[in-house]
Amino acid sequence: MSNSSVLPSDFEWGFATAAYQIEGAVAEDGRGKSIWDTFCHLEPTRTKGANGDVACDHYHRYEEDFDLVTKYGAKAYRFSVSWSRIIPLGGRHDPLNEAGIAFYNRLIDSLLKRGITPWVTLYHWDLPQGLHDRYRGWLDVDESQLDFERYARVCYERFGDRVKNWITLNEPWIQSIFGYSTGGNAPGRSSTNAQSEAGNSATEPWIVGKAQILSHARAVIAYKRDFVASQRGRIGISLNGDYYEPWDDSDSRDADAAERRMEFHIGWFANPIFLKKDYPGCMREQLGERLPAFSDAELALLGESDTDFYGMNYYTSQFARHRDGRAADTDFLGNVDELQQNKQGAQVGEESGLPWLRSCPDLFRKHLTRIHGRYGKPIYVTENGCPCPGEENMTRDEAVHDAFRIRYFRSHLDSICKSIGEDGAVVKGYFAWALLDNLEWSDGYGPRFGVTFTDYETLERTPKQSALLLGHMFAERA
Ligand code: PNW
Repeated sequence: MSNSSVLPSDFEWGFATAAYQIEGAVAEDGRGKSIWDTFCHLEPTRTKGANGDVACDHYHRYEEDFDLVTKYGAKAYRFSVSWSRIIPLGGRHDPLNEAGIAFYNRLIDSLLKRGITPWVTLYHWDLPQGLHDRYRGWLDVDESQLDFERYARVCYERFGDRVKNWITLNEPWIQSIFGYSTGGNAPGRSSTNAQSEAGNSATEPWIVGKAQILSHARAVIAYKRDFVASQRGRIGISLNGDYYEPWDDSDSRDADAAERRMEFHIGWFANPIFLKKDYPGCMREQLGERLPAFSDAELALLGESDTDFYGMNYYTSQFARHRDGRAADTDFLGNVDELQQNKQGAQVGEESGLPWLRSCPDLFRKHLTRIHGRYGKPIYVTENGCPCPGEENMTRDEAVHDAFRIRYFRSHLDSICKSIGEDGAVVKGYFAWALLDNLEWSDGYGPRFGVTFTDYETLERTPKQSALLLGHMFAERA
């Protein structure tokens, strides 16, 4: 069937970024430190020597960057607010930083002046260091949710007259697992990583997950109770999660493994948040007491919070193979092996510029359809993109010819159209990751996800071919 007119007329598309990955200006205008500032300056380095001190210097160059968004034809832009710019120490009794608030007011006004709709993520992994120092941040479930609610309220109060699209948290799975199990992301806690000084990979990620779930719920309740009537916006959360197929499709144990893997990835958060119930049974079964329970009061909180949309960050898919025997205490995958080829040796997809990311558009379609079927909320794809093979080592003039990325976007957009048109999923928006090459967290400035090339010496921006193509693709399908 044709793709034309499958996309709803209110379908929104644009580009995404996150504060620490692009802003720089980390010590300017009263910003407090976040756990990523600390993590990027650890010795020996855990981020390939990279840090966000300057990054893309978006703090000073946002006008230029929004000129690009306009040039690319996008009418929406997703960015995140740095909590510690707004509340340098982070806590609910700590002072606000008016200069930080003024920066985001300038951003928002600059977008609106251009007719671009802001989509604001409140938390993209940059917890104020002050809260980590005060009570170990997300490890304190009771304190962190109250501080997050206050931070969210400040954002609604100060920006909500103009911001109508809110995302509470970005990828709580990555925050929990990479931050507190593998230790690969800030704050770098782990008991399985030789570089980590402290942590407990068997228990901490599950506590941190609970803290984020309840923080999300409180932020949603606060918005619905005190703001939505006058501000008329919507609020959701962005969850990551790959789609999994069984490694051996004739083995029901692998089919179970694939399902279990997705429950550990997505159900962990989506069950409490969208279904308003306990974690998936397979998680309880494997993790036992280490998975903190919800009290009646907490379940009531979940019951009261009504999340408007499912933000989906999707990059890749994999095969899952069951493991025999009991799972290790530090396992977070659901006792499965993850593989990029199946039993017959078929590859899950074409390799991009990063080993973990293969292009799997057909499984993206299955993923969209599955998520819509399960959680029943409109889906906004809040991240999707890739680095091209070899792009890391290309010159600017080579990197701008990003045929692989163009194919990736085209095929993934096709999948969205099929999922809507043939499978009945409700998908209402799409944000390409990312507007410009930026700090790829612990991978430093190597991988380039941008549709704009960033020269990190001169900070000059150059549009890649894919930047203009997205506009054409969406126009064709409008
Ligand atoms: C997302 N993985 O993170 C983040 O939201 C972005 O900030 C990031 O730049 C982007 O994807 C590209 O990586 C992920 O290993 C990081 O599966 C790693 C994984 C998935 C998502």
